[in-house]
Amino acid sequence: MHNPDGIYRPMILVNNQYPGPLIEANEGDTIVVHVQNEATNATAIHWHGIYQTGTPHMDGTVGVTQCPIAPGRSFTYEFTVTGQSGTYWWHGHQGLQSSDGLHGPLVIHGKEERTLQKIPYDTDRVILLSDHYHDLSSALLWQYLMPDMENAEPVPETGLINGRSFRSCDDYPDRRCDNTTANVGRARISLDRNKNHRLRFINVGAFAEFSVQLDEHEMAVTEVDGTDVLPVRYHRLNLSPAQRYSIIISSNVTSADNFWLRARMITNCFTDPPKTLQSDTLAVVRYADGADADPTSKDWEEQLAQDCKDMNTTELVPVETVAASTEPDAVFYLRSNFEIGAYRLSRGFFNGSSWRATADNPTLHRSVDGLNSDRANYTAARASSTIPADGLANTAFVNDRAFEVNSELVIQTTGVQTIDILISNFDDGAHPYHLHGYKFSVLAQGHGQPPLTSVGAAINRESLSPLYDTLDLTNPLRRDTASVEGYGWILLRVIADNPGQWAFHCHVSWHAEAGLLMQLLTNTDGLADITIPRTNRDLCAADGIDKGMGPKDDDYIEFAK
Ligand SMILES: [Cu+2]
Repeated sequence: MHNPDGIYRPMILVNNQYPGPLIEANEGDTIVVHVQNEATNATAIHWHGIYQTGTPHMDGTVGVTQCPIAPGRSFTYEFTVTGQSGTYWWHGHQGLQSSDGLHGPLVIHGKEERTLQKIPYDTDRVILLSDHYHDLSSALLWQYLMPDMENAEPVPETGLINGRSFRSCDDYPDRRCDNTTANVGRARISLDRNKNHRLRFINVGAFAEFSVQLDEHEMAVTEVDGTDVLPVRYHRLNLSPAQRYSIIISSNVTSADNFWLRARMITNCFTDPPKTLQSDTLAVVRYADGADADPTSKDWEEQLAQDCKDMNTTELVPVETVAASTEPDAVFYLRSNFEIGAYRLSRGFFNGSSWRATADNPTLHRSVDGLNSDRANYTAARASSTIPADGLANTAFVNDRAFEVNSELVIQTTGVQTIDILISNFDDGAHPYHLHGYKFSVLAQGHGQPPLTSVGAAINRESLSPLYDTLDLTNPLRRDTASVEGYGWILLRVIADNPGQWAFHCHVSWHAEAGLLMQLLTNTDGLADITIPRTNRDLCAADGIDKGMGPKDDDYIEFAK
């Protein structure tokens, strides 16, 4: 039991701490993490934003790249971080374990960090923002998937900054509470005066979007999801779940010695918030030689942006220019929505496919094996696919032969392909989509229907010509998590060159668990060179790997009786 805000609840601790430890490495390093699972459920750890070039089996995604690590078992992750730097994080990728505490920051220092970061800085630190629930995610998930609960995601009670907050025990008379222990209370950050400080914000929460600010300090954004960008100054930043922004602030404000750091949940994203919701979380930033008192610093005058969507990133430009081509090899159109599925449960769908993970048969294992022994099912699908690509290129297709397309939607590519993914969101909630193994470019996004030449026609490069003609492809922002707003659309560009099987999913954990996950099986030629280690295969044979799998649709029949 742990009490980050005073209220005790069961949590997953790593090395007996919450949040989990910072992993810090230099570009080119090999990271080795020994995981000993002492919990009651099976688990896996995903390294969010890490390319895993040559080691897709170390991506840590249950049902996709590995079987879960059974209770009492251990597993060693080992991967080399090359061709990337910046701010990342690690988290459980089995069910909603991340929301139960299984997460921490991961920072990679690039070889060129000091030249790609255009504002010199004296200190460097991580600030984790999280939405915090008082109940175990498994109990909340069970309720969320129930009939008639669609669009009513569980709403958090409190925000945490670096794993800390403070609640009055009087607000929760029925809960065990102690807000006097050392781990409870506002986070306090001490900064030397008249210096530049890099703050790396990471939204490690399950659901809430945060607006963050440091009173009376402008924040110069210099990094987005591991991409160094030319500095742009803001008063406030909005972070959707799993997104990261680095900012530089100067500790040269003379009006006070102490300032509020405010992390505010965008409550418009919540359907039915509890009366006990404390949506604003405060931390204290103190100039180190100043008086230690509660801040009286001023909020910015402009109104809080309350839209449930990503902040406008069109003015954020990568330092390293990578132009995007005007002609993708293929365009895929994905419709994401929530439907009442079997047993009237609310489930998330991409093009009618709703993901269900298997504990003992991850798709990557099947692909590596299949490409060696059953190649027909990996190549014939191109001709037979019932969900065709746009026909521009015969190089990317939905593989509905090797995979059960109702629960495993897999787009497959060979060689190096440029793939555009257009997503229409037919749901009123925002979806921060995350692609494993890559950064994508955000080419365009908007509200309503995407601009097409004709309604009802197959959507391809041609029907999207008016849109493509307006795109600025000189150097689009590259990141690994971008949100499509409610009833909106987004156009993403993936240079599909990384051999592996990669999850593409909504990072609202509730939505992913409802099925809003699909996969990209990319550069299959390169997969032939990859051998899945014995240790990874052995996980699949252990007793207890199915402990902690999400509720099955069938479970609700028993419940309804
Ligand atoms: Cu979502």
